[in-house]
Amino acid sequence: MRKAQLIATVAAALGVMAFATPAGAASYDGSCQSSNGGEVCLYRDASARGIVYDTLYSKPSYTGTYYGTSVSINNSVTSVKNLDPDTNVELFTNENYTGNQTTAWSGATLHQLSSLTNDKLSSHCFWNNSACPM
Ligand SMILES: [Ca+2]
Repeated sequence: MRKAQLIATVAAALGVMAFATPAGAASYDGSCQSSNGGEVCLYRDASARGIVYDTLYSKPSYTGTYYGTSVSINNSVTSVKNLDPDTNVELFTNENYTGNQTTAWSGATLHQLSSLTNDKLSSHCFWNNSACPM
C-alpha cells in the first residue's frame, strides 16, 4: 500500500514537471537544439563557435542579440547551423529576405560564410514559410 502511494506521488510529481516544461518552451536559450522542429543557429564566430542566437522561426529583420549578450546579430554572423531535420533555411544580406543570399541546408553547418554574406546577414527564412521567396 505504501509502495503504491509512493509510486502515485512520484507519478504526480513527474506530471507537474512535464507541465512546467511544455513542448512549446522558449527556443532562444543559447543552446542549438533539434527538438520542436529544429532550430537555426547563428554564430558570431566561425565553425559554429562562440556566442549564438538560436531560434525556431524565420526572422525578417535581425533585431536581436546573441544569447546572454548585448551584441547585435545584424551584420555580424559568421557561421550558421541548421538543425531542422527536413527544412532548408535561406539567409539574406538585407531585411525582408532580399539581397545576396545563401542556403543553410537541412542538417548542415556553414562553417564560414563567404565574403558575399559574412558579417552581412540581416534576415533568414525557413523554406516552408509562405513569405520565404524560395
Ligand atoms: Ca535553443
